[in-house]
Amino acid sequence: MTGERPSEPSDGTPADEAFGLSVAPAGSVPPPPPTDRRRRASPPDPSALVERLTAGDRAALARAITLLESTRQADRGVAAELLAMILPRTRSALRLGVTGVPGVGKSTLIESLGVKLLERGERLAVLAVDPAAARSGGAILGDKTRMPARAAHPLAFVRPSPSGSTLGGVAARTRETILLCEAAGCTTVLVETVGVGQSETAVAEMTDLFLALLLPGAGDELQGIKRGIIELADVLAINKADGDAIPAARRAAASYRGALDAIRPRDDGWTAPVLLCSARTGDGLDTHWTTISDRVDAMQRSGARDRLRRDQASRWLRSAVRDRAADAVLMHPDVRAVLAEAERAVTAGEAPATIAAERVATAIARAVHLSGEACGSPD
Ligand SMILES: Nc1nc2c(ncn2[C@@H]2O[C@H](COP(=O)(O)OP(=O)(O)OP(=O)(O)O)[C@@H](O)[C@H]2O)c(=O)[nH]1
Ligand SMILES: [Mg+2]
Repeated sequence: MTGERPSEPSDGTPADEAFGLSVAPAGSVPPPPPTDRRRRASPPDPSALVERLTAGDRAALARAITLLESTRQADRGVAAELLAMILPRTRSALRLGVTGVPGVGKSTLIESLGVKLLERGERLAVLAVDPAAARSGGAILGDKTRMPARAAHPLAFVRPSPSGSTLGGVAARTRETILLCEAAGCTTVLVETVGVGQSETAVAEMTDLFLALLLPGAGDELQGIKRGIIELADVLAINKADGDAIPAARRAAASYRGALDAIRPRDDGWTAPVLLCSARTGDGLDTHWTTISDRVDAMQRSGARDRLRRDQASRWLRSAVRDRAADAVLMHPDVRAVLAEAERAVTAGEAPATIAAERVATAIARAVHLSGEACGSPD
């Protein structure tokens, strides 16, 4: 699915072209390579790219993101260098996650909100985290066509979900992309995710504030709404509160407020407010933004935002290490053999999974011990 995405610029393509955005001011972008960019021999010079990127050059930002998303070995090395150079130079943006079931109006809201932010002179980046299984890149491109006002704006940067087979992989790239956007001077980063699977948790783990969009009427069937999303969200908004749907939206808001009463407030006493809005008419969006930015300002003043980001970074590290360690250990031939036998026994109903897992764990311990001995041996 990923290979057919026209939104993924091949190496060297100024991605702004691919997104229908106007390219950065003349003179700041060297001309693109002449022909088949896939055969481009060497990755770019990271220092030059960093200079252009931190000067706010969007084509350089797009190029850097493409590099991060590349699976080519040569690119991976340069991407790591690039990130190391960028980290000390990242400025902090307001990172806002937006979730909600398909069709709730996330894209419409981001579009309307985005236009308002751009009018205020904010530099905006819009990213997406989409579980590949849930939606194809084409759907996101479809979204883009509904975002003409923002996509044409010189201070906006729109990037669809990176390709990746696992949510973990996509989330990792998106986290790094946020850092690049911040280094490029974006002041607000919106990360959209569709409300299915684990993607909400992943996005909540990379943003300062998490906004859940809900539908009017859904409050009547509150039991059917995932409790997790209410617990995860910092702000809830009943969208489509317009026309005939206003009374239903008010009822839904009351139900959600009732449900929130049963949830423990955050450590600093914050309870998620339930707002009404219409992404289509723009009603309620100013209140929305004031609520969001006031909350983030307060978190910044109290040090809560820095703490949150430190915690997120350390959880990110730990989960990345766990993934790598698991990959490495499961590659070990002895472990693979025991795992294959355990799987056979479990699927044949000969052993319960817990016992079979114990056998695999023992094999892992032995493999790690043996390789530790090998590493420690003087010869
Ligand atoms: N009446 C009304 N319709 C809306 C509103 N917001 C969005 N819509 C409509 O709802 C439909 C879905 O909106 P999208 O913004 O594409 O929803 P989404 O959450 O991004 O959907 P996915 O990308 O599929 O997850 C579109 O037809 C919108 O025009 C709103 O506030 N009021
Ligand atoms: Mg959408």
